[in-house]
Amino acid sequence: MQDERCYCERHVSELAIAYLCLGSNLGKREENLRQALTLLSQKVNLDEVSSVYETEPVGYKEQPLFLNLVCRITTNLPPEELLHLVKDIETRMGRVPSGQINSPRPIDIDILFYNNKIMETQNLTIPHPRLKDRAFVLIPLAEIAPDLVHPKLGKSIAQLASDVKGQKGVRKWYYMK
Ligand code: PH2
Ligand code: MG
Ligand code: MG
Repeated sequence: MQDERCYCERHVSELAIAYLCLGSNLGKREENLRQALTLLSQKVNLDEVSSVYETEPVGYKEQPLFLNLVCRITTNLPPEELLHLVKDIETRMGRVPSGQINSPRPIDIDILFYNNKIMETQNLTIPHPRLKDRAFVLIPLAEIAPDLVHPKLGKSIAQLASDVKGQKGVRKWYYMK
C-alpha cells in the first residue's frame, strides 16, 4: 500500500505544465492551427486553448498577417523531447527551413514555459527569450494564464501584457473550440 502510493506520487509529479505559442501566416492559416492542435493532442494533454488572434508580423514587415494562439498542455515529455515533438509536427506540416529568420511559415510552434524551469542550451531557451516583447504571445497568454509569473522576470503575464508595445497589432479573430 505504502509502496503503491509512493509510486503514484512519483508518477504524477513527472507531469509538467507547459505553454506553447502557435503561429501561421502561410496557406490556410486556420486549418494549419487546427491541424497542429490535433497532432499535439495525440501526444500531450491539451488543457486549454486561447482565442485566435490575427497579428501583424513582428520582425519582417513585408509578409502576410499571422494567426496566433497559445495553449496550455500537460505532458511527461522532458523539454528536449517536447521540442523534438513540436519540430516534428512543423516538418510534417510542410515547414521547410528557409535559411531566413522569421520567414513566412505554415506553422511555428514555440515553447514559452515549462513549469518554472529556467534553462538555456544550444537548441532551447526556456522561458522563451523574446516572449516579454511580443504582444502576439502575451495578449493570448493573458487570456488563459493572467496570474502566471515569469520565473526570470518575476512579473505576471497580465502585467507583462499590459506593458508590452504593439498591442494594436493584435486583434481577436474568433474563439476556436
Ligand atoms: N513569429 C515570429 C516572428 N514574428 N509575428 C507574429 N505576429 N506572429 C508570430 O508568430 C511571429 C511573428 C518568429 O517565430
Ligand atoms: Mg517563433
Ligand atoms: Mg519556432
